Amino acid sequence: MFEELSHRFDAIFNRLRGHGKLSEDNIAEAVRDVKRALLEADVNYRVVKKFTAAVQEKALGAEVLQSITPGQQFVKIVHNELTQLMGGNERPLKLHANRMNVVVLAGLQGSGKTTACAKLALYFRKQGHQPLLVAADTQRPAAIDQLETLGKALGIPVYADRGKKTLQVVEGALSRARSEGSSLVIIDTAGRLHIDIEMMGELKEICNAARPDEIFFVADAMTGQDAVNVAEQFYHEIHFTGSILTKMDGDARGGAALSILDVTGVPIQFVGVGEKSDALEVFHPERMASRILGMGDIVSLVERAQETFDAEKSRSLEKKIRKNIFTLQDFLEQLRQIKKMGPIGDLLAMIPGVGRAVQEAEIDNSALTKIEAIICSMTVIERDKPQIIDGNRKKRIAAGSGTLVQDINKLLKQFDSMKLMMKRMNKIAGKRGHAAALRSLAP
Ligand SMILES: Nc1nc2c(ncn2[C@@H]2O[C@H](COP(=O)(O)OP(=O)(O)OP(=O)(O)O)[C@@H](O)[C@H]2O)c(=O)[nH]1
Ligand SMILES: [Mg+2]
Repeated sequence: MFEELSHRFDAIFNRLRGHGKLSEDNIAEAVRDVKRALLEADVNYRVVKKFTAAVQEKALGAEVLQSITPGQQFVKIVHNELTQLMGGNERPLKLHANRMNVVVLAGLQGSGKTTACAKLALYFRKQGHQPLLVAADTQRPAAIDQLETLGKALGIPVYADRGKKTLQVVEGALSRARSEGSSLVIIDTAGRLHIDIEMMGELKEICNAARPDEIFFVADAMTGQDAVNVAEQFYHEIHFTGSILTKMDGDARGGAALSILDVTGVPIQFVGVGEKSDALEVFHPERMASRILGMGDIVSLVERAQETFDAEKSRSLEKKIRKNIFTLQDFLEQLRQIKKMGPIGDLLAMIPGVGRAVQEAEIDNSALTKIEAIICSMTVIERDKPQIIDGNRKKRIAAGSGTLVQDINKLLKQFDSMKLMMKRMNKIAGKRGHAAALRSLAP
């Protein structure tokens, strides 16, 4: 997400720090570089102009030039402006706890509306809502199938009524939601390749009938500058209340999508980061600015860890470590917890200071997958007592997991040294507890 932009900013700040003291000249140069970086990230030129003017004005203020750490001051200014550009203060969603809420999704064809409907349903169910998905895209029969498939996979009900007109579908869905006590109705609508009167008319009708609490404009982050015009027109017609940027996992430069915000003044609420239903992130302007500028996003990291972390499992694991009965099966489960948190590179990039350096070292997610495959090819007994794995067993495991015998050897060796370390830790821990032991083992 925004990797290219992130690299560019990194280079700019490094150059600036190299100067030691800042002058009007090197500030002007840095601002010029910032401008170029944003334009290359596809940020709309009007937005760039406004952004760089604000940065320049603040950077030339006495505070920065006289500061002992002018480079850092400059970064701080860019960070503030970038946060503003991304929406400044967050606006909480207008959903209510004690009554039925309605959300409508709108956007061009293929922008990711139907996928986002399922993602939102899953996200809000985790927050305690009872969602109902509504297939109000009556243009294409396949669209209804698509939503039904997604809903089925998640165990979330989908209202569809083939052959009926859009408005009838919406009305039918609302009355079912009321009678079933759904707390959140999510309406999927039909997209078109281009904006046309028919689509806008239909959307307005849906909004009039459903009186949504939130209208989300779904925008594909891969689309270029045209996205800005599209957003303006959608806003003009239906006054959406928030945006969802999809496909931010791709090599989208993302700038066009950011410009949508500046042009409409409506906040980005969510970003889509994959095709799967759980690939949705809440958008936090300040945290995103930090991530882009390589300042890390520790808050999101902790949140993600909490969300995927299974406290029960972790307690039983600690017990096993203490008793020194940690097996390859436990190792596999640990690995899966880590994998659930997403690509390792993404996670590390959220840690302040680690960001760029690690990304460049190219973290190899496939290594985890390989280890997983190897352990999965072992029998239960082998996982419990790896010492029985002899040459023949190794060959069988390698064949089963599509790896080499060397890979098995490597894993077993790693596992051995891990157990050795745990043993040492247990010894030191004694009465002092594991936290103290960990501290004394640290270099
Ligand atoms: N990589 C990635 N793909 C996505 C994301 N969101 C949607 N997609 C993919 O984009 C394609 C279009 O998504 P849909 O949800 O069908 O788009 P839509 O807006 O409903 O399209 P129409 O109903 O035809 O207007 C699908 O192949 C999705 O899997 C995302 O965040 N990341
Ligand atoms: Mg669709």
